[in-house]
Amino acid sequence: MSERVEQILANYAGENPGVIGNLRRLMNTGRLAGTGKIVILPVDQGFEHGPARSFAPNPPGYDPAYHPALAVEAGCNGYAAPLGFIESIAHRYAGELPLILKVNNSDSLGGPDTPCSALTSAVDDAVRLGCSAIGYTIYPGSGLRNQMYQDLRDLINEARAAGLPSIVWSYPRGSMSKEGETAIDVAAYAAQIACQLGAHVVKVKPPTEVVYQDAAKKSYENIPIGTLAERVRHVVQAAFGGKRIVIFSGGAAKGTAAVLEEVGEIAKGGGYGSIVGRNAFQRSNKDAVKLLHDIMDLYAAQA
Ligand code: FBP
Repeated sequence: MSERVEQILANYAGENPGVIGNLRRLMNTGRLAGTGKIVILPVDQGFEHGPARSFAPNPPGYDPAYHPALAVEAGCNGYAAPLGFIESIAHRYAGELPLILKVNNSDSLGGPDTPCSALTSAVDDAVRLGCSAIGYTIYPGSGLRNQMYQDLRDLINEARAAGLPSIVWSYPRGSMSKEGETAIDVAAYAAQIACQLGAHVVKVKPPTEVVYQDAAKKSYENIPIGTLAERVRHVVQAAFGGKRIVIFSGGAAKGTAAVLEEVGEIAKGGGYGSIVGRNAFQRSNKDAVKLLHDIMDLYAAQA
């Protein structure tokens, strides 16, 4: 038993043993097992961005078998993907690697103002495939956000009844500029909304120093947001004073030094971990494993 993991799980004391057990499994798997820090490999970009944009930089990634093997080799805590990818590998990995079924997805072929993902799989699928959690994306800022929030309410209830925790990707977009999507006030707000909706784990993008909403500017006058570590600390605070697990996404592929610098700041700011897709699977297998290990070492150093 890890004291740190049990300390984190105490924040979920109202949950049923199935949900708690799956959160425990997620935190007790891989190279970071027992530290309370997590690194997840997400591969839904084939759906979200298209196959060539996602897999052409490292063509073995077209094969669904490639990604969970990478996750295991690198010692990730879990692997998240849409139904098709999970269905093709679950028989081999259920019980060995925590699988997270992304139950909604959106493509890059639609209009910009009212983004809304389609429900692409169900809690029943997650149970059938031996998954440890469901994943769901909300777009705070979309004209259709209330529909997404209501669908999520029902899914969280259904997943909970099956003993599965819910991991929420909270990505502001729709009625705001690109700059607004990652602004610190918007990122903290997005984390808070996901927690209030009942998310067990929240995922947001690393925030910038921009304060986007005029109404929030005064409140930020005395909140330190000058460094990424400070901004991460604020987002973690927005997630129930750190009582919910908040992880940060990797973003588009960039140089190794830039990835590690960003992760170093996230770790320093008290982030619980990272969910790194393109920066992992778009590198060669050897480089991806090395980068993921280096990322994990940065978190382990702060655990
Ligand atoms: P990346 O590390 O590749 O950014 O993956 C994290 C992720 O949340 C994916 O699950 C998702 O497909 C992607 O980011 C969305 O990125 P974007 O907001 O750029 O469409």
